[in-house]
Amino acid sequence: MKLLHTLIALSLMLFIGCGGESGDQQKTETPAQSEETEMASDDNVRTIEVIGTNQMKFVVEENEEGITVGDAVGSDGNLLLESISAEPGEEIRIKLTTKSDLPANAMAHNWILLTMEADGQAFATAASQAKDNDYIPADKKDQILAETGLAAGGETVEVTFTAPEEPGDYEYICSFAGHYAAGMKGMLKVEGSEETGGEEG
Ligand SMILES: [Cu+2]
Repeated sequence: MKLLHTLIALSLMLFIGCGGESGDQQKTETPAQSEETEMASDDNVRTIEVIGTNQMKFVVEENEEGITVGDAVGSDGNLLLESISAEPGEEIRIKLTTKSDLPANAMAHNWILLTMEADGQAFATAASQAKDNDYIPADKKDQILAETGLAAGGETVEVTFTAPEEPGDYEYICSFAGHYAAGMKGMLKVEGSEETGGEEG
Protein backbone atom coordinates (compact mmCIF):
# COMPACT_ATOMS: atom_id res chain seq x y z
CA MET A 1 0.00 0.00 0.00
CA LYS A 2 2.74 2.38 0.99
CA LEU A 3 4.46 1.82 -2.35
CA LEU A 4 1.22 2.45 -4.20
CA HIS A 5 0.71 5.69 -2.33
CA THR A 6 4.24 6.77 -3.09
CA LEU A 7 3.73 5.99 -6.76
CA ILE A 8 0.50 7.95 -6.88
CA ALA A 9 2.16 10.84 -5.08
CA LEU A 10 5.06 10.74 -7.47
CA SER A 11 2.91 10.71 -10.59
CA LEU A 12 0.83 13.55 -9.15
CA MET A 13 3.95 15.56 -8.57
CA LEU A 14 5.06 14.85 -12.12
CA PHE A 15 1.67 15.81 -13.45
CA ILE A 16 1.61 19.04 -11.48
CA GLY A 17 5.21 19.60 -12.45
CA CYS A 18 4.29 19.41 -16.12
CA GLY A 19 1.51 21.88 -15.56
CA GLY A 20 4.14 24.30 -14.43
CA GLU A 21 2.41 25.80 -11.44
CA SER A 22 2.68 23.90 -8.26
CA GLY A 23 0.67 26.38 -6.25
CA ASP A 24 0.73 25.97 -2.52
CA GLN A 25 1.59 22.44 -1.82
CA GLN A 26 -1.18 21.19 0.33
CA LYS A 27 -0.78 17.77 1.70
CA THR A 28 -4.28 16.44 1.38
CA GLU A 29 -3.90 13.18 3.15
CA THR A 30 -7.04 11.18 2.84
CA PRO A 31 -7.84 9.80 6.26
CA ALA A 32 -7.15 6.14 6.55
CA GLN A 33 -10.36 4.23 6.33
CA SER A 34 -10.66 3.01 9.90
CA GLU A 35 -14.28 3.11 10.91
CA GLU A 36 -14.03 1.06 14.05
CA THR A 37 -14.96 3.81 16.45
CA GLU A 38 -18.39 2.58 17.50
CA MET A 39 -17.93 -1.14 17.30
CA ALA A 40 -16.78 -1.59 20.89
CA SER A 41 -20.18 -1.68 22.61
CA ASP A 42 -21.66 -4.24 20.25
CA ASP A 43 -21.08 -7.46 22.16
CA ASN A 44 -24.20 -9.32 21.04
CA VAL A 45 -25.74 -9.58 24.49
CA ARG A 46 -29.51 -9.56 24.22
CA THR A 47 -30.48 -6.12 25.46
CA ILE A 48 -33.92 -5.04 26.60
CA GLU A 49 -34.46 -1.30 26.78
CA VAL A 50 -36.88 -0.58 29.57
CA ILE A 51 -38.34 2.79 30.49
CA GLY A 52 -39.42 3.73 33.99
CA THR A 53 -42.32 6.18 34.01
CA ASN A 54 -43.95 8.64 36.37
CA GLN A 55 -46.91 6.24 36.43
CA MET A 56 -44.50 3.90 38.24
CA LYS A 57 -44.48 1.24 35.55
CA PHE A 58 -41.87 -0.57 33.54
CA VAL A 59 -42.68 0.04 29.87
CA VAL A 60 -41.10 -0.54 26.47
CA GLU A 61 -41.37 1.41 23.25
CA GLU A 62 -42.44 -1.56 21.20
CA ASN A 63 -43.21 -5.23 21.45
CA GLU A 64 -40.44 -7.56 20.45
CA GLU A 65 -39.57 -11.20 20.60
CA GLY A 66 -38.94 -12.56 24.05
CA ILE A 67 -41.11 -10.17 26.02
CA THR A 68 -44.79 -9.91 26.84
CA VAL A 69 -46.44 -6.52 26.82
CA GLY A 70 -49.77 -5.19 27.99
CA ASP A 71 -51.71 -2.01 27.41
CA ALA A 72 -50.28 1.37 26.50
CA VAL A 73 -49.20 3.45 29.48
CA GLY A 74 -49.44 7.22 29.40
CA SER A 75 -49.74 9.39 26.35
CA ASP A 76 -46.60 8.46 24.41
CA GLY A 77 -47.79 5.02 23.43
CA ASN A 78 -45.29 2.99 25.42
CA LEU A 79 -46.41 -0.48 26.36
CA LEU A 80 -46.51 -2.05 29.78
CA LEU A 81 -43.74 -4.62 30.10
CA GLU A 82 -45.33 -7.62 31.78
CA SER A 83 -42.71 -10.30 31.48
CA ILE A 84 -39.41 -11.27 29.93
CA SER A 85 -38.76 -14.78 28.64
CA ALA A 86 -35.31 -16.25 29.00
CA GLU A 87 -33.54 -19.50 28.42
CA PRO A 88 -31.71 -21.06 31.34
CA GLY A 89 -28.29 -19.49 31.58
CA GLU A 90 -29.01 -16.88 28.94
CA GLU A 91 -27.07 -13.67 29.17
CA ILE A 92 -29.35 -10.64 29.24
CA ARG A 93 -28.82 -6.93 29.62
CA ILE A 94 -31.43 -4.61 31.03
CA LYS A 95 -31.06 -0.94 30.19
CA LEU A 96 -33.39 1.12 32.31
CA THR A 97 -34.06 4.75 31.46
CA THR A 98 -36.15 6.95 33.70
CA LYS A 99 -38.45 9.38 31.94
CA SER A 100 -39.34 12.09 34.41
CA ASP A 101 -38.95 15.77 35.14
CA LEU A 102 -39.30 15.21 38.85
CA PRO A 103 -36.34 15.49 41.22
CA ALA A 104 -34.43 12.32 42.02
CA ASN A 105 -35.73 12.05 45.57
CA ALA A 106 -39.30 12.10 44.28
CA MET A 107 -38.96 9.84 41.24
CA ALA A 108 -36.20 7.39 40.45
CA HIS A 109 -36.27 3.75 39.44
CA ASN A 110 -34.19 0.65 39.64
CA TRP A 111 -34.57 -2.87 38.29
CA ILE A 112 -34.01 -5.67 40.74
CA LEU A 113 -34.34 -9.35 39.91
CA LEU A 114 -35.25 -11.50 42.90
CA THR A 115 -34.76 -15.16 43.63
CA MET A 116 -37.63 -17.53 43.00
CA GLU A 117 -38.24 -17.91 46.72
CA ALA A 118 -38.24 -14.17 47.47
CA ASP A 119 -41.45 -12.43 48.45
CA GLY A 120 -41.59 -9.30 46.30
CA GLN A 121 -44.01 -7.51 48.59
CA ALA A 122 -41.89 -8.20 51.67
CA PHE A 123 -38.76 -7.13 49.83
CA ALA A 124 -40.37 -3.90 48.66
CA THR A 125 -41.67 -3.11 52.14
CA ALA A 126 -38.19 -3.54 53.60
CA ALA A 127 -36.70 -1.57 50.72
CA SER A 128 -38.96 1.40 51.37
CA GLN A 129 -37.23 1.76 54.76
CA ALA A 130 -33.78 1.70 53.15
CA LYS A 131 -33.75 5.05 51.37
CA ASP A 132 -30.22 5.80 52.58
CA ASN A 133 -29.03 2.59 50.92
CA ASP A 134 -30.63 3.36 47.54
CA TYR A 135 -33.67 1.32 48.55
CA ILE A 136 -31.70 -1.90 48.92
CA PRO A 137 -32.59 -3.60 52.21
CA ALA A 138 -29.31 -4.82 53.67
CA ASP A 139 -30.85 -7.87 55.32
CA LYS A 140 -32.42 -9.07 52.07
CA LYS A 141 -29.47 -8.72 49.75
CA ASP A 142 -29.28 -12.49 49.43
CA GLN A 143 -32.61 -12.38 47.59
CA ILE A 144 -31.14 -10.29 44.77
CA LEU A 145 -30.01 -12.02 41.58
CA ALA A 146 -29.31 -8.85 39.58
CA GLU A 147 -29.77 -5.14 40.16
CA THR A 148 -29.23 -1.79 38.55
CA GLY A 149 -28.55 1.33 40.53
CA LEU A 150 -31.17 4.04 40.76
CA ALA A 151 -31.85 6.12 37.66
CA ALA A 152 -33.29 9.58 38.17
CA GLY A 153 -35.09 11.43 35.38
CA GLY A 154 -33.08 11.36 32.15
CA GLU A 155 -30.60 8.82 33.46
CA THR A 156 -29.94 5.31 32.20
CA VAL A 157 -28.62 2.45 34.27
CA GLU A 158 -27.94 -1.09 33.16
CA VAL A 159 -27.12 -4.53 34.38
CA THR A 160 -25.95 -7.61 32.54
CA PHE A 161 -26.74 -10.91 34.18
CA THR A 162 -27.05 -14.60 33.52
CA ALA A 163 -30.55 -16.01 33.79
CA PRO A 164 -30.92 -18.75 36.39
CA GLU A 165 -30.55 -22.34 35.24
CA GLU A 166 -33.65 -23.45 37.09
CA PRO A 167 -36.82 -22.90 35.06
CA GLY A 168 -39.53 -20.88 36.75
CA ASP A 169 -40.83 -17.40 37.42
CA TYR A 170 -38.49 -14.83 38.94
CA GLU A 171 -40.02 -11.51 39.92
CA TYR A 172 -38.30 -8.26 39.12
CA ILE A 173 -39.24 -5.05 40.83
CA CYS A 174 -38.47 -1.39 41.30
CA SER A 175 -37.68 -0.98 44.98
CA PHE A 176 -38.17 2.80 45.20
CA ALA A 177 -40.67 3.47 47.97
CA GLY A 178 -44.21 2.79 46.85
CA HIS A 179 -43.43 1.71 43.30
CA TYR A 180 -43.93 -2.01 43.78
CA ALA A 181 -47.38 -1.40 45.19
CA ALA A 182 -48.13 0.82 42.18
CA GLY A 183 -47.32 -2.06 39.86
CA MET A 184 -43.69 -1.50 39.02
CA LYS A 185 -42.84 -5.15 38.67
CA GLY A 186 -42.83 -8.03 36.26
CA MET A 187 -41.70 -11.58 35.77
CA LEU A 188 -38.59 -13.09 34.27
CA LYS A 189 -39.81 -16.41 32.94
CA VAL A 190 -37.04 -18.94 32.60
CA GLU A 191 -38.28 -21.61 30.31
CA GLY A 192 -36.78 -25.07 30.25
CA SER A 193 -35.48 -25.85 26.79
CA GLU A 194 -36.63 -29.45 27.18
CA GLU A 195 -38.94 -31.42 29.40
CA THR A 196 -37.12 -31.80 32.66
CA GLY A 197 -40.05 -33.54 34.34
CA GLY A 198 -38.33 -36.78 35.41
CA GLU A 199 -39.33 -39.31 37.93
CA GLU A 200 -39.65 -37.18 40.98
CA GLY A 201 -42.82 -36.57 42.86
CU1 LIG B 1 -39.72 2.89 40.27
